[in-house]
Amino acid sequence: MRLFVALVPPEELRRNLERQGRGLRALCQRGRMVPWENIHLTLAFLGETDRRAGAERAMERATGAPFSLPTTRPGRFSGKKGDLWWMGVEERPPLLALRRRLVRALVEEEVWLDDAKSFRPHLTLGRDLRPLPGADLTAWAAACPTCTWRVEELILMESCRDEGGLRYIPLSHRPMGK
Ligand code: 2AM
Repeated sequence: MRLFVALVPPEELRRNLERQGRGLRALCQRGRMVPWENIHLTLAFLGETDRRAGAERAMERATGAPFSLPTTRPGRFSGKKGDLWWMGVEERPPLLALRRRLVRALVEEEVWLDDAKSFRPHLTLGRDLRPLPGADLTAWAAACPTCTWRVEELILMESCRDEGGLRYIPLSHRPMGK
């Protein structure tokens, strides 16, 4: 199974992000937007693995106190088929410490981590986006409101591809605050 550990913002924030993503899509000739149900922050990407139990033990060991996490501004990663646009989050010490604890616990539980890239926490809004000629994405980005949410749990997600597209299935929830 393809697994990752995620933080999932409250539904209202995810719906707002989907709305902002629609504004972005309107400025593009093509692109695949993330539906609000799928919006999340990947804390650790495990890839194809059968180590679900180890991942759950690592999550149990990694949790700390709940904390607030503000969104910042949209940004993008360039790709061959177009750009991946995301909403940034503040790289606050409790978020970075949570990621460090989780990575350490995953290694100790012998769960392979598939994200060798440096940790760039973000909420993906859409992929393969190509702007329309002359579209002002800078103005769109500057107009996006920011918002703060409370991180209260880690979620182990399974990524499944079926005829309905990509679906993320929450397998287990590990509340913060122990
Ligand atoms: P993305 O949103 O930045 O594309 C489920 O596939 C989640 O894991 C997605 O949020 C995706 O990030 C992330 N992901 C997929 N492959 C990854 C990789 N090799 N390293 C880090 N994160 C990855």
